[in-house]
Order: sequence, then structure tokens, then C-alpha cells
Amino acid sequence: MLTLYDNPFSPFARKVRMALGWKGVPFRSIDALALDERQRLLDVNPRAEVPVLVDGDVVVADSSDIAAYLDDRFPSPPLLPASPALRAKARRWQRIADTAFDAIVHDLSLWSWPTHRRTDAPPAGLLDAGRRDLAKLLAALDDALGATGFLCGGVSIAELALFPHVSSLKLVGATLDGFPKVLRWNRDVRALPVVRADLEHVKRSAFEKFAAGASPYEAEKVVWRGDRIEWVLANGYAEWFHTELASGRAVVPRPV
Ligand SMILES: N[C@@H](CCC(=O)N[C@@H](CS)C(=O)NCC(=O)O)C(=O)O
Repeated sequence: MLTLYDNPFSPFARKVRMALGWKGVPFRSIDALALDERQRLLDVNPRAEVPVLVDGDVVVADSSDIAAYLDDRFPSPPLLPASPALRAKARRWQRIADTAFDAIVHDLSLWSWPTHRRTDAPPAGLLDAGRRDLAKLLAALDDALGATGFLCGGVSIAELALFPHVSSLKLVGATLDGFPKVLRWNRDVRALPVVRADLEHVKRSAFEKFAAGASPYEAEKVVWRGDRIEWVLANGYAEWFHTELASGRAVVPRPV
């Protein structure tokens, strides 16, 4: 059976779990961001990031690489549409989800997500800058959608990559109001059985991991991947980020 180095709250792991569910592929899940699983995660991914998929001797890290592997290994139903133009569109929205949406939601959620035990206030203007940029992304998504249906015809990897971020917008004080096609799309996506199962899993895991007392995750140090750093730099928070690095609260993944 396939093993997924997983985490119930990682948007990238959620994308892969939904892709596996979409294809009906059974898998074993390890919550690999739990501190007591760290060495096992490092053994399959020196960057110590989830998700990682292990299929016999094959080890695939990175959610987009995993999605492509799943389409090769289990072609039906596909995660990409048939036409080259729509395939390019689906990959583009997957990339926007993984880079732009993820960076902003992550950077803003440091002060609201229960894993982080931050008692300080966010640097001045950071939350507003994030909500402004999220509104720009949602406007672009609204433009890309039609009156009915999904982004690229049928359900594709674009929906599975975008949804985890869209479902976290409330947490960072952003809203879908003013984006009528995104609101309609969000309702349709939420009605999909794999998405309902994902939301259930996140809700149940939040209760299990956080309500019972001490969380199993790192509380102080935040791992900053490239796009997440890029967004703070682009918005003028280089000095703040430097302080985070100097204090040891910010760490970067090892490339190899
Ligand atoms: N490009 C990677 C990004 C994966 C990623 O950033 N994973 C985060 C969780 S959302 C992680 O494992 N961070 C390490 C940590 O928080 O310790 C992908 O698409 O899978």
C-alpha cells in the first residue's frame, strides 16, 4: 500500500489526499510534521517537508510532482483535462495556489493558527497588505471562472490545489464577498465528496491535535519556504524577517 507522509492541515498534503481520494487509491497516512516523526520524514525528504508519497521503491516529494506521478500511475480519473490549452490552465492555477495563495495565507496565519504560540503583534501593515493581495488573486480567479462549472471544465488539480487555501481565508480575515463567481465555484467545490471528506478530516484532526492539550507540532520555529519569504520581501518586511531569522524563530529548509 502507498504511504503518504502527511499532515492534516498542510494545504499541499490536503491537495494530495484529495487527489488520492479522487482516484480511489487507498493509502496509509503518517502525520509527519509531528515532532516524534521528524527523523522518519528526513529519511524520505531532506527538506523535511510534507507531503511525500512512497510507493514501493518510488519516493516522490512535492505535491505537484506527486499529482503528476499519480496521473501516470493511476490514469483514471485524470487530474488534468484532455486539451493542451486546458492542461496549461490547470497547471497555471495549481502553481498560483502553491506559490501566491499559499505564501500569503501562511504569512498571515502565523498570528492565528494554533500551532504557533506567538504573543507578539504582526508588523504594522502586514495583515492589510496580505488581504489586499488576496483580493487581487480572488479577482483574477473570478475572471478565470465561467457562470457554471469548474476552472478547466471538469474537476482538475486546479480545484484540489486552490481549495485548501480558499477554505482558510476566514482564518486570516479575508472574504469571498465581492467575487460572485468564486462564491458559486466554492459552493460547487465544497459539494464534492472528496472535498467534504477533506473538511471533515481537518475538523476532526483540529479537535484531536489541539483540543486535547499540548500539540504534537513545533510551536516556536517557523519553516520559511521560498515563496513565503518572497512575499514578505516584496512587501517591505525584509528587516522584520531578518529579526525573525536572527532570533531563531524563522528557519529555512535544507535544500539537499
Ligand atoms: N512545494 C512543496 C511545499 C510543501 C510545504 O511547504 N510543506 C510544508 C507544510 S504546508 C512543510 O512541510 N513545512 C515544514 C514544517 O512546517 O516543518 C509542495 O508542493 O509539496
